[in-house]
Amino acid sequence: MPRTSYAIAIGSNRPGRHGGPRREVLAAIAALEGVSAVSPILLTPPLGPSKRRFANAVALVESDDEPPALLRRLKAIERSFGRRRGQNWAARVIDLDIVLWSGGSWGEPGLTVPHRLFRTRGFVLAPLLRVAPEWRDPITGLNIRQLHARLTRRKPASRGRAGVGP
Ligand code: A4P
Ligand code: MG
Repeated sequence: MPRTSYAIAIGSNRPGRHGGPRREVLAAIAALEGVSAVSPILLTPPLGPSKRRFANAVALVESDDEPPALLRRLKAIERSFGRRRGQNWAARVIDLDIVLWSGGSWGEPGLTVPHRLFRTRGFVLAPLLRVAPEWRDPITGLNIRQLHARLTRRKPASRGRAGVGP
């Protein structure tokens, strides 16, 4: 199978054995194989019940794996980073999500690519914009620049409307 590219979203809002969230993100990037580009690490306010700020980044990865095999590798890295007992469901040492795959879309129970929520998440789109602004979402046909502009321009009153501008 030809080599394909992936965009992987990385998030942390708990210290782990590598240090604070920023260091956990750096360590996760080092644990990924085939990394071809890395965004800056951004500090983002938490979405959801967790009170702690997240460190977020996106890495582009070249791989021969199909999405299920890559997800297994990501889960193995997450396990190796460990999770503290008693922590809130939304607080984690490391979270690795497959955002996009150059092969297009993939759907099976437990794995949806593109990630089902990435279009509405600034903490994914902002770092993704830094490494892959022209990557086109196979579902909406919009590239990352357009998805990011759509999200950041959206006003509360216009929520739910189909699009903004041409
Ligand atoms: N799954 C399905 N599709 C995918 C995919 N494309 N990539 C399944 C990865 N996994 C995928 O994920 C749950 C299951 O989703 C996986 O086992 C896989 O089979 P998980 O990572 O085990 O659990 P989770 O992290 O609680 O779920 P999820 O959906 O990743 O959590 P959220 O909703 O993404 O919440 N705020 C900021 N600022 N930054 C963050 O990074 N992250 C979260 C995590 C909340 N708030 C945040 C951030
Ligand atoms: Mg996840």
